[in-house]
This record gives sequence, C-alpha cells and structure tokens, in this order.
Amino acid sequence: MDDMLETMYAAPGIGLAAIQIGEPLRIIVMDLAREGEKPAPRYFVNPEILTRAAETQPYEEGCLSVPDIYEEVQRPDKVRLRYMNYQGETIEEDCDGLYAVCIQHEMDHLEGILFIDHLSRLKREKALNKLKKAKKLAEEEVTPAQKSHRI
Ligand code: K1U
Ligand code: ZN
Repeated sequence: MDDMLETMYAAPGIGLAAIQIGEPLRIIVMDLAREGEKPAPRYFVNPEILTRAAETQPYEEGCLSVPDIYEEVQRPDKVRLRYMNYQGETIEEDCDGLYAVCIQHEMDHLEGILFIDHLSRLKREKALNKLKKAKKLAEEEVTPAQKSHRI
C-alpha cells in the first residue's frame, strides 16, 4: 500500500487500485487533499459498498489507465462503505462528494470496469479512438538518438 501511494502521488492521481499496477488484489489507496493541504492518505482493503443512494450526481472523471480522456459520469451521490484500514480495523462510513465519486471509480477497477464503460456507446467509441491514436503516435515516436542513426 505504501508503494501504491508513492505511485499515485507520482502519477499524479487522487486514487489508485492495485490492479492498475498489475497486482490482482482488492486494495485501493486515495488522497483527496488539495494542493497546499496536508497529505491525507486513505487505505482500503477488501472494500464493499453496502448501500447506494438512489440520487445520482455528475462528475468529470479522469483515469490513470485511460490517459488524457475526461468525461462526465453519473454515479450515486452517496454510498455506505465497509473496508479494512491500514491498521487492520474494520470501518463502516458514509461517503459523499468527491469521496463517493472516487471510491466508486476505484471499486469499478476491482471488477475490471473503467469509467468509459459508463458512457454512451458514441462517447466511449470516441474515447477509444482517441486512445488508439495516442498509442499509435507513441509507438511511432523515436528518440533523438534513434533519429541520428537513421539513413
Ligand atoms: O483510478 C484512477 O485512475 C485515478 C483517478 C481517480 C479519479 C479521478 C477523478 C474522478 C474519479 C476518480 C485519478 O486520479 S485521475 C487524475 C486526477 O483526477 C487528478 C490528478 C491530480 C490532481 C487532481 C486530480
Ligand atoms: Zn481509474
């Protein structure tokens, strides 16, 4: 979890699920402190959503696994959560605002779901095309050293 937090801060991101760094574990880290505020890391082991509000809220989400794509997603605006913390204690709490958005986004990762899966077919296809183009460009990109050795 310490390594995950370091990776998340370096990205930078506000959340990270273990599977995003290739670890198939039900672990999430998060820090919703704003720039200039004291870091406030949170750790979630085996998190479960106990209840979801019927009301939804829109939030423009991004994802470290889907770079440079930002889209509005509708999710329940409040959830009740149970998880084990860093110290191994079982915690139950109500989440709202960005906390509710982020924990639902991260818990989707645990099930192999990405935020673009919540979009309309058209928006998802546009996002996937943008990703494919970026991947192609990155593959075509050559380093200055490689360029100077070209004939
Ligand atoms: O899980 C992830 O891919 C991380 C993702 C979390 C997230 C962001 C927005 C809504 C829901 C979940 C990110 O952290 S994307 C980067 C980001 O939002 C951010 C980065 C630096 C400063 C502030 C925000
Ligand atoms: Zn993500």
